Amino acid sequence: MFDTKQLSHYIDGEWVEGGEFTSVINPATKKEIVQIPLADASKVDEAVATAKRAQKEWALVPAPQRAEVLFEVGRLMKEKKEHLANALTLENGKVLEEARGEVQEGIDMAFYMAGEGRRLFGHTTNAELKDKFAMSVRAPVGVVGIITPWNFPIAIATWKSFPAIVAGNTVVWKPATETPIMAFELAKIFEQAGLPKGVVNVVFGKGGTVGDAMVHHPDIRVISFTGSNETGSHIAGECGRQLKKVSLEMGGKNAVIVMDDADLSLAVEGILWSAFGTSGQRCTACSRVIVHEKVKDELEQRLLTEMKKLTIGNGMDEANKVGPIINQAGLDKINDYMKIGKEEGAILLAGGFELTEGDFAQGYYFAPTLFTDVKIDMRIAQEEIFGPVVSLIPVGSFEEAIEANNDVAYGLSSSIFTNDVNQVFKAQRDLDTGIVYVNAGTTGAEIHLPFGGTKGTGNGHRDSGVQALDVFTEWKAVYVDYSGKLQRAQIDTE
Ligand code: UN1
Repeated sequence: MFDTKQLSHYIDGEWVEGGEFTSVINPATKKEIVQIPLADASKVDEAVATAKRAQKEWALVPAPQRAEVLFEVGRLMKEKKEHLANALTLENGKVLEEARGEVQEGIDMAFYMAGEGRRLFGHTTNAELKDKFAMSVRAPVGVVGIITPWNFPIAIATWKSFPAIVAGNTVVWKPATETPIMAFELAKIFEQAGLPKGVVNVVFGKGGTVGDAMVHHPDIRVISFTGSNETGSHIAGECGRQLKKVSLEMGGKNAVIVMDDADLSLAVEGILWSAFGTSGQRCTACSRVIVHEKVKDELEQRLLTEMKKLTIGNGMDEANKVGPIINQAGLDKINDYMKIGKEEGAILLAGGFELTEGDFAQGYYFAPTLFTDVKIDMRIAQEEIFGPVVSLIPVGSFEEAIEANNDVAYGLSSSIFTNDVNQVFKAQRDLDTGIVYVNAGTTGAEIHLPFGGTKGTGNGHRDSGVQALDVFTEWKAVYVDYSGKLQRAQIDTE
């Protein structure tokens, strides 16, 4: 069990003090689990100076050797999987089964990126002149700043830090203050795996101080951020002015489309899992169901029946399938949308309230909620709620379904349940999202594929997959002229 009382920052391979301590709360019990120090900007300066120094040597370590450390990180994560999953449930609240899944996602990423140490492919190509060689190679960018959210505190950290490390960068990492234990545990694993001092540095603190200092530090060359649209847009503006590379992943308003020929039992399972798993606190969570009017009534009935069976409570109890909401602010936001939905004229079929009776009073719980007869322009159909709330939007055709899916500011994930092969292929072409599922819910991305989305979800970059390497490397074109004379490109080509 996790029994450390106070955590420290991790800079240059040392656990260091700095800043006032604040409590971290278990969302299932509202009890303090640990305290973390909140750093000021000077800690970021320290961490960046260290990372800059370490990067010079790290970049010269051959990539397959850098990868050896990641193989060991993966092995250690596997060995500690149960411990990590328990600590994750403690600080984040997600049920143990899901916590194990998230840790597994990190393990997968470790082995996948370790494999990249022997690839990191560039291209060789023909030069236009005689006795001249041309190639492009990936070069590390330098010091990268990563800012990670509380909802996937270990998986998302691995999506960003592992490709950065294998590519020869060093890292300054600000984890969410709600979930520092995963950062502490991962830093310990890096240390144990033999990662040289200063390659990864962890600074605990608030976005307004630590995050801001990272974004403005001239020696941080890349910022990779996952979190809210509001913060991400601010970061993008600041980085843009400094011509700093920035990769953003900022959520979604993901829909499951259920066509009239769909396997309804399967659709219901997919909706329940992607809407109420993690209490809806995933960027990929299903928060809209776009349903063909011919099957709307039946789908509603089936959803209501199955929703009643969901077991809600402390994620440490394996019998529970839906855990708590992260904190009071999370609950308040969901409550606000209940009012908004009702005022807009949506019909509340189930849930809509906080759970406060009996054991629920100990934590932050919200009942799985279903609105129906939702119109596409209602705020509950447009804005990210980040809770166990689904809006049913009836449509009359496939074309209308696609249009409804695309008619939001986000574009992360989408899904369609149908057995019509023509609709499947049209949907994967026309759904304007970075991830498309067919006959599955909107969650469950695998780490060797690109993760990210269109429109308000991001700024064109991707986490995970081989594509993540584009965030953490610069392309360098190299020409070697072995003719022994000056050959002018575009001119001496005769
Ligand atoms: C997130 O919600 O930010 O596809 C990440 C999924 C998970 C990752 C979610 N593999 O739902």
